[in-house]
Parts: sequence; structure tokens; C-alpha cells
Amino acid sequence: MAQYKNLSALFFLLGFLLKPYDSSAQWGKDNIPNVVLIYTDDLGYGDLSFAGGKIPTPNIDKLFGEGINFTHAYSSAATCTPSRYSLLTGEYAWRSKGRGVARGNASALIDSGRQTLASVFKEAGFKTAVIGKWHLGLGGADGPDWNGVISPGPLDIGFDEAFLIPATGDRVPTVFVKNDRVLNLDPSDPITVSYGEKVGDWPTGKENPELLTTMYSHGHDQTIVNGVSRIGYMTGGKSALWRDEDISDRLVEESRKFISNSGNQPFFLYFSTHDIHVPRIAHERWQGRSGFGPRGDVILQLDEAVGMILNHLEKEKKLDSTLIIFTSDNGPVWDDGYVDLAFELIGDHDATGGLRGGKYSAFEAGTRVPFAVFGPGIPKGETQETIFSQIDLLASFASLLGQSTDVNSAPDSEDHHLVLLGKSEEGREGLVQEAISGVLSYVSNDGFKYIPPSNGAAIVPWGPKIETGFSEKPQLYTLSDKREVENLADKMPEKRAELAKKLQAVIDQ
Ligand code: NG6
Ligand code: CA
Repeated sequence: MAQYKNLSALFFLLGFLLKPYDSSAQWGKDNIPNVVLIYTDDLGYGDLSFAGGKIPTPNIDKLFGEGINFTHAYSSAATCTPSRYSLLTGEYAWRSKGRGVARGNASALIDSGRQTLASVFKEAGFKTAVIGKWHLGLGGADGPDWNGVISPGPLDIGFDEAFLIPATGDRVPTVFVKNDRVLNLDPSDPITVSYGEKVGDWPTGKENPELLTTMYSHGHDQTIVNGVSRIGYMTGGKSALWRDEDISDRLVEESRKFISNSGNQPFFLYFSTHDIHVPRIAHERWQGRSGFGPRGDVILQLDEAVGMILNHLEKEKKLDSTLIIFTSDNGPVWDDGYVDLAFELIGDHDATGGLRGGKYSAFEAGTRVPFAVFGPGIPKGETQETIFSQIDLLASFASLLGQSTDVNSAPDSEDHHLVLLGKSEEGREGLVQEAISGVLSYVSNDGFKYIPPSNGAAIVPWGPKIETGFSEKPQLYTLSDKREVENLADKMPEKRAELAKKLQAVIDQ
């Protein structure tokens, strides 16, 4: 941090000598960069080799090493749907019910016409796309019409183009949605999806485990597609089914097309990878390559995908004019429903980077995620220790692009573009972390963290063997106590009360 402070002081001084310091700094019309947001799934800080991970990730490491490495950046929740909801809307997902992990046939969670991160870019003249995992519901009150026009969806909230995994790789239907239709669907073989009773006669993991190439461990015993049983039942749509092994390549290919087709128009690409979520089925060229089992193999594949995007930007002569943000929707998980030996083969690879807990957890590994900013004007090789929340991307980019943030629609998004761009260490006062079961904790910018008492189980009940962080006693930790070992709640009752009050104030806001 000392190095950061010296450098920022130098920049400040140089800036002062050349022109008055402009803390509102917007991007000028002639130097607006493209923005690529690489949003990975279930990736821990320690999964990256620069942070001690044992699986080489040279392309991702470059973004951290030659950009800003945020050590205290947070997703809003320890699972996917609420993190993504908050990221795109600037509103904490827990403000209303029904925004937990969404079923594969959930209806659209974000209202049409609402201001979103994507609409901020669109309003500023950017071409916008989401390519990859969606998991924010599609369609009206009855859910998506898989055999017709699937609307509303991303095209109604600021994206010009969409190429989607509708929910997750482990949820049916296992088909891509291109813009507002299932890709490659044969109308004579319509899709039926159910999250209740079985539909059709396709085998299930429960009835026909002998057909599985990947065995389930908990849940995930319903319709089998491509040798993998999923959450939910489906039938039909044979010509539209994806091959899990090809998902990463397909998402990269679609991203390349979008980048090439954007011409001279600035673009915003929300590149939402499937990796490293379950089922972890890498392309054949990566299978068995990491020495750490399928979880390691998909980390190699993810790094390759990032490298391919960087290469393509370079080939299109856009690398110098593209700001890249790399982060994750929640922390790491090992057994998340399939027998892929993620625990057994982990060896000395610490996916959490020394943090406690993991995906689903109120402990830090649930939401403190890798986060890098790389690109034009970004200081190289800096470390940013100030707390930063993904929920602030909306207001921060709105500010940089001369747009206003709709405070009714995005009440929790704050403008911290100077922190984002490495020009300031004045971050937000505190942030709220959402764990499973809606337990909310508070991280304060003075280095303390408070988890209120709750009566949930201490270990995630359905099988991932992760500590939830839930306790009937209040918990207070310092962030420097990375593994949240020493509970200071009794020793520091005033600090505990102060953070409890701040958390309540955000909830009541
Ligand atoms: C859980 C699934 C898990 C994963 C998660 C969502 C079971 C037993 N577990 O319910 O496998 O799909 O939901 O992950 O079904 S997320 O990263 O999209 O939030
Ligand atoms: Ca996730």
C-alpha cells in the first residue's frame, strides 16, 4: 500500500501542476474506452496463481499484475442470482423477497425499462451485450416461453444483444438463448420444462444412474442431458442442446463476433463465464491437464478464455482502448452437487486465499472476491486495499459517462469511480454481505466486520461442507484477522453496537 500511496501522491502532484485536479473526472467524448466486464462463477481469490493458486492462470494474472489488484472487493451476495441482481440494478437484492438462487424457469427478476448497468452504457451510446450465464429469470409472470419469443429479458433492460445460458449449467433447459429465442430449436420438437413433476420420458439420474458420466452427490438427480443429471426436468429441444465441453469456446466465439461487429462504436460486454460452476466439464483438450481434477481443469479453461478475449481485442486493435474488469459472483465451492473429487484432489491449492468459509457463507470467502481493473489510464501493478462493492459499478460508470443515477431504482449504488480507476482510496463507509438464508453482515471501512446472531446451521446443510458463519452469538472480526478466528464481540461491545446500528440503518434505508 505504501507504494500505492507514493505513486498516487506523485500523480496528484503532476496533475496539480498541469491542470487543476478534477475529482468529478468524466470520460471525455474523444477518449471513451470500451468496457469488458468478465464475471466469473464461483471463483475464489486463491484460485489465481498470482495469489498463490497452484493452477497456472497467466492471462488472468496479467490483468491483476498490470492493472489494479483489489484486495477487498465484494460481490453483494454469496450466491449467484442476488449478486447479479445487485450488480446490474444497483439495488441490494435482499430489499425484496424472491431474489434468491433462481429456478431455471423463473420469470424475469428485473423490471423492463429499469435503469441497469447495461442501460447506463446504452444511454451513453455504447453497443451492449451479455454473453454467458444469466440466472436472473426470463419471461413474464408465467415464466419463459421456450418455444416462442422469450420476453422480457436482457433486451428490455439495456442490452442490445444477448447470448445466454438461461440459468446455470446444472439447471434445465440446457440450451442457449440467442436474443429472445432458443438457439437451434426445431419447432417440431418443442421444449417442456418442469421444476415440479417429471415431464417426458428422458431418463433421470435417480432412475438411471448407470447412464451418468458424472455422478451427482446432492440434488442434481433429475433429467440427464449429455451424461449429466441436472436440477429440473426437461424433454424436447434435442437439436438445441449444448455439449457442456463446448460452452466455454462458444461463449468466447460469440464475444469475438460482438467485439468485431462493434466497429467504431464503443461497446460494453458483460462476459459472464460458465466456469468454474458445476458441472465442471472442461473441453477434452483440458480434461486431466491440471492435476487437480475437473475443478482445476476448468480453471485452466477459464484462463484460456480470458487469454482468447485479450488476443482478440489486440487483433482488432482495441486492447489499448478497452477497460477490463475481472471478478467473480461469489466465493469458491468444492463439492457443489457432483462427484468430481474437487475436495479430494485439492492438494495444497487454497481456493479461498486464506479466507474463512466459501460460497453461501457469511464469512469472508463468501463474498470477498478477486477483482482487477486493467486498461487505458489504469495504474499498473497497484494494489487497492479500500473496500469496494460490485454494486457501485452502476453509479461509478454513470458518473464517468455523464449519466445520472436513478436513486429510486439504484438506491444502493454509490459513485466510487475514483477508487475504481485507482485515483483515490476514499471508498464507501461500509457494505452489506448477503449469505444463504438471507443473513446479512456488515463490513466497515475501518477494518471491522459484524455478523449478527442467527439460528441457522453452522455448516451448509445440504452437502458442500462449508461453514455458513452463522452463530447464535454476535460476531465481530477485524479484516486483518483473515480467517475470522478471534470473535471480538464481547471484548469490543461498542464497536459491535456501532456496526449493528449501521447495518440496521442500511436495511431501513
Ligand atoms: C444450489 C445447487 C448448487 C448450485 C447453486 C447455485 C443443489 C443441491 N445445489 O441450490 O449446485 O447450482 O444452487 O449456484 O441443488 S449459483 O452460483 O448459481 O448461485
Ligand atoms: Ca456463482
